[in-house]
Parts: sequence; structure tokens; C-alpha cells
Amino acid sequence: MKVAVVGATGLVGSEILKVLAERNFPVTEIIPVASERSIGKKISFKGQEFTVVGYEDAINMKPNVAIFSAGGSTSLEMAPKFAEAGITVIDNSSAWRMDPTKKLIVPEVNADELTPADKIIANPNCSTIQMVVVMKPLHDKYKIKRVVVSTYQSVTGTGKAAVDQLFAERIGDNTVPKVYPHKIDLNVLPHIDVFQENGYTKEEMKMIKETNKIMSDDSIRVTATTVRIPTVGGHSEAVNIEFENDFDLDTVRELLAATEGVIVQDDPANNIYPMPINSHGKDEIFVGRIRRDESQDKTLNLWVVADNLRKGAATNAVQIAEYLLKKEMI
Ligand code: 2RA
Repeated sequence: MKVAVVGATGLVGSEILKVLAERNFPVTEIIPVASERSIGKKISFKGQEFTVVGYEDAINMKPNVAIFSAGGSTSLEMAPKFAEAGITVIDNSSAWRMDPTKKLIVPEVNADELTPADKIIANPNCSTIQMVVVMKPLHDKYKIKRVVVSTYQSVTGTGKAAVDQLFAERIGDNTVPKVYPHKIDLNVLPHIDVFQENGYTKEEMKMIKETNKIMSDDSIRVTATTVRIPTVGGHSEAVNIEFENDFDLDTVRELLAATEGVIVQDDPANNIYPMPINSHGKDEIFVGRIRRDESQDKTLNLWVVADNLRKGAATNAVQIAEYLLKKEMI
């Protein structure tokens, strides 16, 4: 497979290269693609060096698949050009996610929606992905009525400049440009992406709308508060789920433990629960603090953690490519 990685020099782009190598995706050639200022740079993949090329050159090199992580406007402009050339695009930006003509895919949940006609496939928002993988087996068994989620999101979700801001603040260096409107070190910002007219942020609205689309169920009511915290290892989420039918906690634990890509870490007596410091660099989603919401019937509380650059972005995209390959769609 010839694989183009568009936005190869960014945080997610370099994670995509790592994940492709680690999962032994059958790559015959990597085509690193980036904007004008990175063309000519070298990228290493499995010990070999590849030169970063521009968009037109990449299209002419006819990759089988292009994994985009280059922002919404690049994607809106370039993904159709790749698709018109017969190249399947898996896009990490928010550009196509809510387009009714495009599929929004989390392989563990809805890969079976994909057909050979899908030439631009959207990868969901990181905070949505880790939540829906956990919701899916529970919804199938107990039917979810409503979800209340509060997130604790890593600065890596914003990008390299945000990681630089955090570490610069930590050593008192004020010369690094700020990407957040406030200090992030020793602070918490209830603000991810831009505010909307309804008072929610765009990140919160993504979690709401994308969840309904991925689960193919608009009856699931979702409300979200998304928060940036000064960590780099992954996103954490406190998820409160109300079901139509009652559950027992042992079955919930068994269901989650049996879910592909999910690891249950739930032994509070021994201080064992998921933490972003432990999810860093891992492909799995970690779930713990599994308990009843004692204030309401048929309601469950969970703590869900995953590396947002991995399952929240790169790993999910590579898993989509793996599925397409297995089904001979690329
Ligand atoms: C964030 N969800 O964490 C975003 C990244 N796509 O900011």
C-alpha cells in the first residue's frame, strides 16, 4: 500500500507514522505531505527517510489511501482533489464529520457502514471517540437514554504550540507565544474551541452531534462540558449514563472487559483507576470508577481515559485504513 500522510509534520501526523509502523500496516511507500514551508523536509519511517512533498505531487504519486491531519480548510480544499483522483481519504479534521454524505467512523462501533463508494471518510473528534467505544456495548445491552459528560482534556489536543506554552509556563518562560487566552499551567480552562451562540463550545457540540451520528441514534440525549487541563498524556472523561433498562455492575464490567480496544482498570481499594499518565502512547481506552449513580435509577458513572493522539486520532484513522484493506476497498 502506498500511504500518503497529509500534515505529516504535525503532532497527529507524526503519531500516524508511528502507529502505521507499530501496527505493521503493509506500507510499500510513505508519502509525507505538508504545506509549502515543510516541502523538502525529511521524515523517517521504519528507519528509511522520505521527503515531504506538496499536495499536487502527492496526488500524482497515486497513493492507495491518504490520511489527512492538516486542519479543516486544507481538508475542505484538498480532500476532494485526492478523492477525484481515486484516492481514499481518511480525514482527521472536523470538515466533513457532519456532512450527511460522509461517514463518521469509529471501527469498533460502525465500520460496517463503509462501502467502496466512500472516498472521503471522517475520523471523529478525539473526545467523542473514546466515549462512543465505551457506550456501544452498553447501548446494545441496556439502551442509553441520556449521557452527561465532563471532560479533562490534554493540551496535546490543541497541538504542539499548546504543549510548548504549558512547558514554558512551567519554567517561567514568558517568551513563548500563547495559544490559550489564559495561563494553562496550574490552571483549568472550561473552554475548548470557540463559543457558540447557545453558550456551548464547538468541542461540546461536536461531542453531542457526533455521538448521535456514530451511534446512528438521535434518541440518545447528550450534554457535555469540555475542559482543558495541564496534562499531556490523554483525555479523561467523567461519563454519566442513564439507561432505559436496569443493569448490574458485574455484567457492565464483563461487557466492557470483553470490548475490543477497552481495558477495565477498576480496583479502587488498591488505587487502581485510569489516568492519562498511563494512557500516553497506548492505543486502548481505559475505563474505571465503575459505579451506580445513587441519585437516579438505571444510571451509571464511569471514568474513561485514552491518549487523544492515539485512539482519539491516529490509531482510529489507521484502524479505518486496516478495515478498508481487509474488505478490499483500498
Ligand atoms: C482538542 N478535541 O482536544 C480537540 C482536538 N481535536 O482540542
